[in-house]
Amino acid sequence: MIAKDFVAEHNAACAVDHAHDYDALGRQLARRGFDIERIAERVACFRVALPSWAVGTGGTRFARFPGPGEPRDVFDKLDDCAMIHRLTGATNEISLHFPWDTPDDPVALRARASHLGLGFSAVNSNTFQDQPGQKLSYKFGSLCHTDAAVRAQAIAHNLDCIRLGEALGSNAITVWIGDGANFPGQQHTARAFERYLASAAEIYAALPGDWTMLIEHKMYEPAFYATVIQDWGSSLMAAQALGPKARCLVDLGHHAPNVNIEMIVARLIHAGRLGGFHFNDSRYGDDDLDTASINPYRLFLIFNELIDADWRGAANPGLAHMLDQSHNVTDPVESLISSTIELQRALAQALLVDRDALAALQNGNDALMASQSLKAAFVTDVSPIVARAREMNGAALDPLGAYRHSGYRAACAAARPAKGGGGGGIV
Ligand code: RM4
Ligand code: MN
Ligand code: MN
Repeated sequence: MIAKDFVAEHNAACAVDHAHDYDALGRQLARRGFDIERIAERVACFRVALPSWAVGTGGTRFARFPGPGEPRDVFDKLDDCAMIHRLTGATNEISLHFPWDTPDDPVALRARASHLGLGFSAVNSNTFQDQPGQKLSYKFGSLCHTDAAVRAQAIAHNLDCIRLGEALGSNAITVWIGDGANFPGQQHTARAFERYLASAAEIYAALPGDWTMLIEHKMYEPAFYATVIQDWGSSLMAAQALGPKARCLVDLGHHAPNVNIEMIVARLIHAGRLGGFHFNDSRYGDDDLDTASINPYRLFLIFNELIDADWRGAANPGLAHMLDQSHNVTDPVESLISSTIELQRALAQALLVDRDALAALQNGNDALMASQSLKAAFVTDVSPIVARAREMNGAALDPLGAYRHSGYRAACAAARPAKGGGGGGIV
Protein backbone atom coordinates (compact mmCIF):
# COMPACT_ATOMS: atom_id res chain seq x y z
CA MET A 1 0.00 0.00 0.00
CA ILE A 2 2.87 2.30 0.78
CA ALA A 3 5.91 3.07 -1.39
CA LYS A 4 8.84 0.81 -0.58
CA ASP A 5 11.38 3.57 -0.11
CA PHE A 6 9.24 6.05 1.80
CA VAL A 7 11.31 5.56 4.97
CA ALA A 8 14.56 6.25 3.13
CA GLU A 9 13.08 9.35 1.50
CA HIS A 10 11.80 10.64 4.81
CA ASN A 11 15.14 9.94 6.49
CA ALA A 12 17.03 11.82 3.80
CA ALA A 13 15.02 14.92 4.65
CA CYS A 14 15.89 14.67 8.39
CA ALA A 15 19.46 13.40 8.11
CA VAL A 16 21.37 16.66 8.46
CA ASP A 17 19.50 17.85 11.56
CA HIS A 18 19.76 14.41 13.12
CA ALA A 19 23.52 14.19 12.59
CA HIS A 20 23.94 17.62 14.11
CA ASP A 21 21.91 16.76 17.23
CA TYR A 22 23.57 13.37 17.62
CA ASP A 23 27.06 14.88 17.46
CA ALA A 24 26.18 17.54 20.01
CA LEU A 25 24.75 14.98 22.43
CA GLY A 26 27.71 12.69 21.78
CA ARG A 27 30.11 15.43 22.89
CA GLN A 28 28.10 16.08 26.04
CA LEU A 29 27.95 12.38 26.92
CA ALA A 30 31.66 11.91 26.26
CA ARG A 31 32.32 14.55 28.93
CA ARG A 32 30.15 12.44 31.26
CA GLY A 33 32.12 9.32 30.39
CA PHE A 34 29.65 7.65 27.99
CA ASP A 35 30.20 6.50 24.43
CA ILE A 36 27.02 7.51 22.62
CA GLU A 37 27.40 4.94 19.86
CA ARG A 38 27.60 2.08 22.42
CA ILE A 39 24.42 3.35 24.08
CA ALA A 40 22.66 3.60 20.71
CA GLU A 41 23.74 0.03 19.88
CA ARG A 42 22.15 -1.24 23.08
CA VAL A 43 18.95 0.67 22.40
CA ALA A 44 18.93 -0.74 18.87
CA CYS A 45 18.80 -4.26 20.34
CA PHE A 46 15.67 -3.53 22.38
CA ARG A 47 12.46 -5.19 21.21
CA VAL A 48 8.88 -4.91 22.42
CA ALA A 49 5.99 -7.07 21.21
CA LEU A 50 2.83 -5.48 19.88
CA PRO A 51 -0.49 -6.74 21.26
CA SER A 52 -2.79 -7.88 18.47
CA TRP A 53 -5.75 -6.37 20.30
CA ALA A 54 -4.27 -2.89 20.40
CA VAL A 55 -4.12 -2.15 16.67
CA GLY A 56 -7.89 -1.80 16.59
CA THR A 57 -9.65 1.03 18.39
CA GLY A 58 -10.46 0.07 21.96
CA GLY A 59 -13.34 1.33 24.00
CA THR A 60 -14.75 1.69 27.44
CA ARG A 61 -17.81 0.05 28.95
CA PHE A 62 -19.73 3.06 27.66
CA ALA A 63 -18.83 3.11 24.00
CA ARG A 64 -16.37 2.43 21.28
CA PHE A 65 -15.71 4.94 18.51
CA PRO A 66 -14.05 3.09 15.64
CA GLY A 67 -11.55 4.89 13.45
CA PRO A 68 -11.13 4.67 9.68
CA GLY A 69 -9.42 1.68 8.14
CA GLU A 70 -9.45 -0.50 11.23
CA PRO A 71 -8.06 -4.01 10.79
CA ARG A 72 -10.85 -6.45 9.94
CA ASP A 73 -9.04 -9.60 10.93
CA VAL A 74 -5.75 -10.88 12.24
CA PHE A 75 -4.13 -10.64 8.79
CA ASP A 76 -4.92 -6.91 8.62
CA LYS A 77 -3.51 -6.65 12.13
CA LEU A 78 -0.25 -8.18 10.91
CA ASP A 79 -0.06 -5.50 8.22
CA ASP A 80 -0.48 -2.75 10.81
CA CYS A 81 2.17 -4.33 13.02
CA ALA A 82 4.52 -4.59 10.03
CA MET A 83 4.00 -0.88 9.35
CA ILE A 84 4.86 -0.06 12.97
CA HIS A 85 7.95 -2.23 12.77
CA ARG A 86 9.03 -0.59 9.52
CA LEU A 87 8.96 2.76 11.26
CA THR A 88 10.36 1.82 14.69
CA GLY A 89 12.60 -1.16 13.88
CA ALA A 90 11.80 -2.50 17.36
CA THR A 91 8.49 -4.33 17.09
CA ASN A 92 8.94 -7.49 15.05
CA GLU A 93 6.92 -9.61 17.48
CA ILE A 94 3.19 -9.86 18.08
CA SER A 95 1.39 -11.09 21.15
CA LEU A 96 -1.86 -12.78 20.12
CA HIS A 97 -5.05 -13.02 22.13
CA PHE A 98 -7.22 -16.13 21.77
CA PRO A 99 -9.96 -16.44 20.80
CA TRP A 100 -10.05 -12.80 19.67
CA ASP A 101 -7.37 -13.52 17.06
CA THR A 102 -7.61 -17.24 16.57
CA PRO A 103 -6.59 -17.87 12.96
CA ASP A 104 -8.58 -20.31 10.82
CA ASP A 105 -5.30 -21.30 9.26
CA PRO A 106 -2.31 -21.00 11.63
CA VAL A 107 0.12 -22.17 8.95
CA ALA A 108 -0.97 -19.35 6.64
CA LEU A 109 -0.77 -16.83 9.47
CA ARG A 110 2.73 -17.90 10.38
CA ALA A 111 3.81 -17.78 6.76
CA ARG A 112 2.31 -14.31 6.30
CA ALA A 113 4.03 -13.10 9.48
CA SER A 114 7.41 -14.37 8.43
CA HIS A 115 6.93 -12.86 4.97
CA LEU A 116 6.45 -9.52 6.77
CA GLY A 117 9.50 -10.12 8.98
CA LEU A 118 7.34 -10.73 12.05
CA GLY A 119 7.07 -13.49 14.64
CA PHE A 120 4.94 -14.32 17.65
CA SER A 121 5.72 -13.70 21.29
CA ALA A 122 3.54 -14.84 24.21
CA VAL A 123 0.00 -15.96 23.42
CA ASN A 124 -2.78 -14.83 25.76
CA SER A 125 -5.67 -17.01 26.89
CA ASN A 126 -9.10 -15.57 27.59
CA THR A 127 -11.35 -17.07 30.23
CA PHE A 128 -12.74 -13.74 31.34
CA GLN A 129 -15.50 -13.74 28.72
CA ASP A 130 -17.98 -16.27 27.43
CA GLN A 131 -17.60 -17.05 23.75
CA PRO A 132 -20.48 -17.86 21.40
CA GLY A 133 -21.41 -21.51 21.70
CA GLN A 134 -19.42 -22.05 24.88
CA LYS A 135 -20.87 -24.82 27.04
CA LEU A 136 -20.31 -23.44 30.54
CA SER A 137 -20.20 -19.84 31.69
CA TYR A 138 -17.33 -17.94 33.32
CA LYS A 139 -19.73 -15.60 35.07
CA PHE A 140 -18.52 -16.84 38.45
CA GLY A 141 -14.95 -17.61 37.50
CA SER A 142 -12.83 -19.87 35.35
CA LEU A 143 -9.66 -21.52 36.69
CA CYS A 144 -10.94 -20.92 40.25
CA HIS A 145 -14.59 -21.76 39.67
CA THR A 146 -16.35 -23.85 42.32
CA ASP A 147 -17.53 -26.26 39.59
CA ALA A 148 -14.80 -28.64 38.44
CA ALA A 149 -16.38 -28.83 34.97
CA VAL A 150 -15.93 -25.08 34.45
CA ARG A 151 -12.35 -25.31 35.64
CA ALA A 152 -11.74 -28.17 33.21
CA GLN A 153 -13.15 -26.11 30.35
CA ALA A 154 -10.90 -23.16 31.24
CA ILE A 155 -7.86 -25.43 31.48
CA ALA A 156 -8.69 -26.99 28.12
CA HIS A 157 -8.83 -23.52 26.54
CA ASN A 158 -5.35 -22.74 27.88
CA LEU A 159 -4.05 -26.02 26.46
CA ASP A 160 -5.57 -25.11 23.10
CA CYS A 161 -3.76 -21.76 23.29
CA ILE A 162 -0.46 -23.52 23.92
CA ARG A 163 -0.99 -25.85 20.96
CA LEU A 164 -1.89 -22.95 18.69
CA GLY A 165 1.05 -20.94 20.00
CA GLU A 166 3.36 -23.84 19.23
CA ALA A 167 2.07 -23.96 15.66
CA LEU A 168 2.82 -20.24 15.36
CA GLY A 169 6.32 -20.40 16.87
CA SER A 170 5.46 -18.72 20.17
CA ASN A 171 7.23 -19.75 23.38
CA ALA A 172 5.10 -18.45 26.23
CA ILE A 173 1.54 -18.21 27.43
CA THR A 174 0.28 -15.32 29.50
CA VAL A 175 -2.51 -16.24 31.87
CA TRP A 176 -4.63 -13.45 33.23
CA ILE A 177 -7.92 -14.37 34.86
CA GLY A 178 -10.73 -12.15 36.03
CA ASP A 179 -11.68 -14.58 38.81
CA GLY A 180 -12.60 -13.08 42.14
CA ALA A 181 -15.49 -11.73 44.14
CA ASN A 182 -17.55 -8.58 44.12
CA PHE A 183 -18.72 -8.97 47.70
CA PRO A 184 -17.23 -10.06 50.99
CA GLY A 185 -18.28 -13.59 51.67
CA GLN A 186 -19.05 -14.34 48.02
CA GLN A 187 -16.01 -16.55 47.61
CA HIS A 188 -13.85 -18.54 49.98
CA THR A 189 -10.60 -16.61 49.74
CA ALA A 190 -8.22 -19.45 50.55
CA ARG A 191 -10.03 -22.15 48.60
CA ALA A 192 -10.26 -19.99 45.48
CA PHE A 193 -6.46 -19.63 45.49
CA GLU A 194 -6.04 -23.37 46.05
CA ARG A 195 -8.31 -24.07 43.08
CA TYR A 196 -6.22 -21.62 41.02
CA LEU A 197 -3.01 -23.46 41.91
CA ALA A 198 -4.50 -26.83 41.02
CA SER A 199 -5.81 -25.59 37.66
CA ALA A 200 -2.63 -23.67 36.84
CA ALA A 201 -0.60 -26.81 37.58
CA GLU A 202 -2.44 -28.60 34.79
CA ILE A 203 -1.60 -25.81 32.37
CA TYR A 204 2.00 -25.79 33.58
CA ALA A 205 2.25 -29.54 33.04
CA ALA A 206 1.31 -29.03 29.39
CA LEU A 207 4.04 -26.45 28.68
CA PRO A 208 6.41 -27.53 25.91
CA GLY A 209 10.06 -27.82 27.04
CA ASP A 210 11.25 -24.30 26.32
CA TRP A 211 7.99 -22.50 27.14
CA THR A 212 7.31 -20.04 29.94
CA MET A 213 4.03 -19.51 31.74
CA LEU A 214 3.59 -15.83 32.54
CA ILE A 215 1.27 -15.15 35.45
CA GLU A 216 -0.31 -11.72 35.26
CA HIS A 217 -1.72 -10.17 38.42
CA LYS A 218 -4.25 -7.36 38.54
CA MET A 219 -5.58 -5.61 41.56
CA TYR A 220 -9.24 -5.38 40.60
CA GLU A 221 -11.70 -5.39 37.70
CA PRO A 222 -13.84 -7.23 36.88
CA ALA A 223 -13.83 -8.47 40.49
CA PHE A 224 -14.23 -5.36 42.60
CA TYR A 225 -13.89 -6.77 46.10
CA ALA A 226 -11.20 -9.45 45.89
CA THR A 227 -9.31 -10.76 42.88
CA VAL A 228 -7.67 -14.16 43.23
CA ILE A 229 -4.34 -13.15 41.63
CA GLN A 230 -4.50 -9.57 42.74
CA ASP A 231 -0.87 -8.68 43.45
CA TRP A 232 2.73 -9.63 42.90
CA GLY A 233 2.74 -11.62 46.13
CA SER A 234 0.01 -13.97 44.92
CA SER A 235 1.67 -14.11 41.51
CA LEU A 236 5.06 -14.99 43.00
CA MET A 237 3.57 -17.61 45.33
CA ALA A 238 1.85 -19.20 42.37
CA ALA A 239 5.01 -19.12 40.23
CA GLN A 240 7.06 -20.67 43.03
CA ALA A 241 4.46 -23.36 43.64
CA LEU A 242 4.24 -24.22 39.95
CA GLY A 243 7.91 -24.51 39.05
CA PRO A 244 10.80 -22.77 37.30
CA LYS A 245 8.99 -22.22 34.01
CA ALA A 246 6.35 -20.07 35.73
CA ARG A 247 7.23 -16.38 36.01
CA CYS A 248 5.51 -13.16 36.94
CA LEU A 249 4.30 -10.60 34.44
CA VAL A 250 3.98 -7.01 35.57
CA ASP A 251 1.32 -4.95 33.83
CA LEU A 252 2.02 -1.37 34.83
CA GLY A 253 -1.66 -0.50 35.12
CA HIS A 254 -2.54 -3.32 37.49
CA HIS A 255 -1.61 -1.71 40.80
CA ALA A 256 -3.11 0.78 43.18
CA PRO A 257 -2.20 4.40 42.41
CA ASN A 258 1.19 5.37 43.88
CA VAL A 259 2.36 1.80 44.35
CA ASN A 260 6.11 1.61 43.88
CA ILE A 261 6.24 -0.62 40.81
CA GLU A 262 10.00 -0.37 40.38
CA MET A 263 10.37 -1.93 43.79
CA ILE A 264 8.10 -4.81 42.80
CA VAL A 265 10.33 -5.26 39.77
CA ALA A 266 13.41 -5.36 42.01
CA ARG A 267 11.83 -7.94 44.33
CA LEU A 268 10.77 -10.19 41.46
CA ILE A 269 14.27 -9.99 40.01
CA HIS A 270 15.65 -10.99 43.40
CA ALA A 271 13.35 -14.00 43.41
CA GLY A 272 14.48 -14.85 39.87
CA ARG A 273 10.85 -14.77 38.73
CA LEU A 274 10.42 -11.60 36.72
CA GLY A 275 9.05 -12.84 33.42
CA GLY A 276 8.00 -9.76 31.54
CA PHE A 277 5.93 -6.64 31.23
CA HIS A 278 2.74 -5.29 29.83
CA PHE A 279 3.70 -1.67 29.27
CA ASN A 280 1.12 1.10 29.35
CA ASP A 281 0.42 4.04 31.62
CA SER A 282 -2.34 5.02 33.97
CA ARG A 283 -3.55 7.73 36.24
CA TYR A 284 -6.19 5.85 38.23
CA GLY A 285 -6.52 2.17 37.42
CA ASP A 286 -6.10 -0.17 34.45
CA ASP A 287 -6.38 2.83 32.14
CA ASP A 288 -4.25 1.28 29.38
CA LEU A 289 -3.02 4.69 28.27
CA ASP A 290 0.00 5.11 26.02
CA THR A 291 3.26 4.19 27.69
CA ALA A 292 4.90 7.11 29.54
CA SER A 293 2.05 9.45 28.64
CA ILE A 294 1.33 10.10 32.33
CA ASN A 295 4.41 9.22 34.35
CA PRO A 296 7.62 8.90 32.34
CA TYR A 297 9.75 9.08 35.48
CA ARG A 298 8.18 5.90 36.81
CA LEU A 299 8.96 4.13 33.55
CA PHE A 300 12.55 5.35 33.77
CA LEU A 301 12.81 4.04 37.34
CA ILE A 302 11.60 0.63 36.21
CA PHE A 303 14.24 0.54 33.48
CA ASN A 304 16.74 1.73 36.02
CA GLU A 305 16.08 -1.44 38.05
CA LEU A 306 16.44 -3.59 34.94
CA ILE A 307 19.73 -2.01 33.91
CA ASP A 308 21.03 -2.06 37.46
CA ALA A 309 20.28 -5.79 37.68
CA ASP A 310 22.13 -6.25 34.41
CA TRP A 311 25.08 -4.30 35.74
CA ARG A 312 25.18 -6.42 38.92
CA GLY A 313 24.90 -9.64 36.91
CA ALA A 314 21.54 -10.32 38.59
CA ALA A 315 19.18 -9.87 35.63
CA ASN A 316 16.47 -12.43 34.98
CA PRO A 317 17.03 -13.75 31.46
CA GLY A 318 14.70 -13.51 28.49
CA LEU A 319 12.22 -10.93 29.71
CA ALA A 320 9.11 -10.66 27.56
CA HIS A 321 8.52 -6.99 26.76
CA MET A 322 5.01 -6.37 25.52
CA LEU A 323 2.73 -3.40 25.13
CA ASP A 324 -0.81 -3.69 26.47
CA GLN A 325 -2.75 -0.55 25.67
CA SER A 326 -6.21 0.47 24.59
CA HIS A 327 -6.53 3.38 22.19
CA ASN A 328 -9.83 5.15 22.37
CA VAL A 329 -9.10 8.58 20.92
CA THR A 330 -5.91 8.13 18.89
CA ASP A 331 -4.85 6.24 15.80
CA PRO A 332 -3.64 2.96 17.36
CA VAL A 333 -0.67 2.78 15.00
CA GLU A 334 0.51 6.19 16.19
CA SER A 335 0.01 5.32 19.86
CA LEU A 336 1.97 2.10 19.48
CA ILE A 337 4.79 3.94 17.71
CA SER A 338 4.85 6.57 20.43
CA SER A 339 4.94 3.97 23.21
CA THR A 340 7.78 2.09 21.54
CA ILE A 341 9.78 5.31 21.35
CA GLU A 342 9.10 6.01 25.03
CA LEU A 343 10.35 2.58 26.04
CA GLN A 344 13.55 3.09 24.10
CA ARG A 345 13.87 6.53 25.64
CA ALA A 346 13.55 5.13 29.18
CA LEU A 347 16.11 2.47 28.33
CA ALA A 348 18.57 5.02 26.94
CA GLN A 349 18.12 7.21 30.01
CA ALA A 350 18.68 4.27 32.33
CA LEU A 351 21.89 3.46 30.46
CA LEU A 352 23.10 6.98 31.28
CA VAL A 353 23.04 6.44 35.05
CA ASP A 354 26.59 6.56 36.39
CA ARG A 355 26.27 3.40 38.47
CA ASP A 356 29.63 3.54 40.21
CA ALA A 357 28.96 7.12 41.28
CA LEU A 358 25.43 6.26 42.39
CA ALA A 359 26.67 3.31 44.45
CA ALA A 360 29.20 5.55 46.21
CA LEU A 361 26.50 8.13 46.95
CA GLN A 362 24.19 5.45 48.29
CA ASN A 363 26.90 3.96 50.47
CA GLY A 364 27.71 7.42 51.77
CA ASN A 365 24.02 8.12 52.46
CA ASP A 366 24.06 11.22 50.31
CA ALA A 367 20.34 11.25 49.65
CA LEU A 368 20.26 14.47 47.68
CA MET A 369 23.10 13.76 45.27
CA ALA A 370 22.00 10.14 44.84
CA SER A 371 18.59 11.29 43.68
CA GLN A 372 20.22 14.00 41.55
CA SER A 373 22.35 11.42 39.80
CA LEU A 374 19.24 9.53 38.69
CA LYS A 375 17.61 12.79 37.64
CA ALA A 376 20.66 13.74 35.60
CA ALA A 377 20.12 10.64 33.48
CA PHE A 378 16.36 11.15 33.28
CA VAL A 379 16.47 14.76 32.13
CA THR A 380 18.96 14.06 29.35
CA ASP A 381 17.17 14.44 26.03
CA VAL A 382 18.10 11.11 24.49
CA SER A 383 15.93 11.57 21.39
CA PRO A 384 18.98 11.58 19.08
CA ILE A 385 20.10 8.24 20.56
CA VAL A 386 16.70 6.69 19.98
CA ALA A 387 16.68 8.07 16.44
CA ARG A 388 20.16 6.65 15.82
CA ALA A 389 19.00 3.26 17.14
CA ARG A 390 16.19 3.31 14.61
CA GLU A 391 18.62 4.33 11.89
CA MET A 392 20.81 1.33 12.82
CA ASN A 393 17.75 -0.89 12.33
CA GLY A 394 16.86 0.65 8.98
CA ALA A 395 13.79 2.36 10.44
CA ALA A 396 12.59 5.96 10.43
CA LEU A 397 14.44 8.85 12.05
CA ASP A 398 11.08 10.50 12.72
CA PRO A 399 8.52 7.66 12.78
CA LEU A 400 5.41 9.68 13.56
CA GLY A 401 6.28 12.27 10.93
CA ALA A 402 6.98 9.54 8.39
CA TYR A 403 3.72 7.79 9.26
CA ARG A 404 1.62 10.91 8.82
CA HIS A 405 3.41 11.59 5.57
CA SER A 406 2.93 8.03 4.29
CA GLY A 407 -0.85 8.18 3.91
CA TYR A 408 -1.09 4.68 5.43
CA ARG A 409 -4.29 5.31 7.36
CA ALA A 410 -6.08 6.75 4.32
CA ALA A 411 -4.93 3.78 2.25
CA CYS A 412 -6.31 1.43 4.94
CA ALA A 413 -9.60 3.30 5.00
CA ALA A 414 -9.95 2.73 1.26
CA ALA A 415 -8.85 -0.91 1.39
CA ARG A 416 -10.79 -1.92 4.50
CA PRO A 417 -14.40 -0.84 4.33
CA ALA A 418 -15.92 -0.30 7.79
CA LYS A 419 -17.74 -3.35 9.13
CA GLY A 420 -20.28 -1.60 11.30
CA GLY A 421 -20.98 1.11 13.84
CA GLY A 422 -19.71 1.70 17.34
CA GLY A 423 -20.87 -0.28 20.32
CA GLY A 424 -18.99 -1.73 23.27
CA GLY A 425 -15.57 -3.21 22.91
CA ILE A 426 -13.27 -3.16 25.86
CA VAL A 427 -9.69 -4.28 25.70
C1 RM4 B 1 -6.55 -7.31 31.12
C2 RM4 B 1 -5.09 -7.70 31.18
C3 RM4 B 1 -4.69 -8.61 30.07
C4 RM4 B 1 -5.27 -8.19 28.76
C5 RM4 B 1 -6.76 -7.95 28.88
C6 RM4 B 1 -7.34 -7.50 27.56
O1 RM4 B 1 -6.80 -6.22 31.94
O2 RM4 B 1 -4.30 -6.55 31.14
O3 RM4 B 1 -3.31 -8.62 29.93
O4 RM4 B 1 -5.05 -9.24 27.88
O5 RM4 B 1 -6.98 -6.97 29.84
MN1 MN C 1 -2.14 -6.82 30.67
MN1 MN D 1 -5.06 -4.65 31.96
